[in-house]
Amino acid sequence: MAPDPSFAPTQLAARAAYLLRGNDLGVMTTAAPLLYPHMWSWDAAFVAIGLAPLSVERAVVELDTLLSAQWSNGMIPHIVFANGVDGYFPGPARWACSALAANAQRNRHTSGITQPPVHAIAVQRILDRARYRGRSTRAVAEAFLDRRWDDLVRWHRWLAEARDPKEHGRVTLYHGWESGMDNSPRWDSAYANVIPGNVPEYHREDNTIITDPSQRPSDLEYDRYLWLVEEMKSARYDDELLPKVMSFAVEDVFASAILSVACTVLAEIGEDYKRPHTDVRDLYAWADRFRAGVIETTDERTGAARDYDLRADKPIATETVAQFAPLLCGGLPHNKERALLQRLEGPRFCGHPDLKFALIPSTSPVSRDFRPREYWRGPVWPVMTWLFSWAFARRGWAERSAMLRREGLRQASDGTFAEYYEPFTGEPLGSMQQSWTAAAVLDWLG
Ligand code: 9WN
Repeated sequence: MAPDPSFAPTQLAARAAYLLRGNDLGVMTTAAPLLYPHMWSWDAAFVAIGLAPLSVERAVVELDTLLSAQWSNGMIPHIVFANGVDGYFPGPARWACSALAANAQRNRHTSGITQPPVHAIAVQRILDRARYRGRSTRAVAEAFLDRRWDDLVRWHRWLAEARDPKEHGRVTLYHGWESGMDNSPRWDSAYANVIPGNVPEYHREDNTIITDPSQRPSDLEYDRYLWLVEEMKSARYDDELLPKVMSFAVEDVFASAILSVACTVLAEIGEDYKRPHTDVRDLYAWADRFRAGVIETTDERTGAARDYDLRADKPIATETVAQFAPLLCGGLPHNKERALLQRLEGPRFCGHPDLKFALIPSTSPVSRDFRPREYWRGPVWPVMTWLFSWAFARRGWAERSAMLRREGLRQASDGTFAEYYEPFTGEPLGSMQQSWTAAAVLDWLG
């Protein structure tokens, strides 16, 4: 048998750059060429991180495109549809935001839900990269900050107010897609209470592209995803009505930890670039609130964080990557943090003896929910590796961060830039040429 191809770092970086160029539609990069032919919110932030070492100017354009589709209430929608491009379901007609949502932009087609707020991290990476460039590139990055500062603060304010009205310090989601971890076992029990009513007929596009059903969510799951869209439409995507009509409502600890750290990052940028003191103060206050909200859910012994099902009124205990949320935002007492790191590095996750690479599977291989090929139920997602590697560097854990980077690059050296990988064999799965996988590699090698 021929050995697996393995690209050296310079070749790999060149291929990643070529991939992003290929997925570039001009002012937006598709999340993937066939499966996801539009712009996704958190993908766009990671893409901007990968573009920054190639061109700060192009990275800024990516975030500008995303922010120009921001709703008037502050929400960044999870998809910005490329004009005149079909091939993804549910598309603009199914969401019907332009017709129904008072807050949606009139001149852009978007979805009506949101995704995790990683964007401030991208802004910070862009500013950092620009610092090492010439004066004109620095000016481009700073002009972006001038132009978009208010939008970024409005985005965080919307999450803190509309999605945490009772100030629990946790972001409420009304659709599993809002977590970015669509079919994670985290949401199984909450979805069990979603009883699809009259779902208008539909035709899935994803499984005509990924034809192996073991890699994608099932039809039953899709019925529920689409039923939730119908519920949202019945509320005209109104922030005040969603809590009343949605049969799915969960507090997501992972999105909350991301919001906490993103607020801190944005506040630090605000201080460095002399933004209004009141904004910086609000950002730090939200960072504290969401950190405390995450920490409040953690298990006494293991330090693992738990999501909360607002409909069933009970915590959700599953063994997924999301339980490590406190490692992103900090705030655990020392002994609990040590226990959580041991869990991460032990046989339940990265230290499982059968793993091909010492990386974090989306669901623990020892959990009964684990399925090694199925989307967020087991595979390793390179973008998660990047996020933890970035967060660990920020937390001062240089060795841990370098280890994830090293293993992440070993995994990526097959050159497929897969959406996710089978944890035991390293088989690339889902979409190939996924933009955020290439972006992670470019940031690591940049
Ligand atoms: C639904 C684009 C997106 C990612 C998500 C990932 C997947 C979409 C889908 O693809 O979700 O939003 O159709 O499966 O789960 O995290 O942003 O890459």
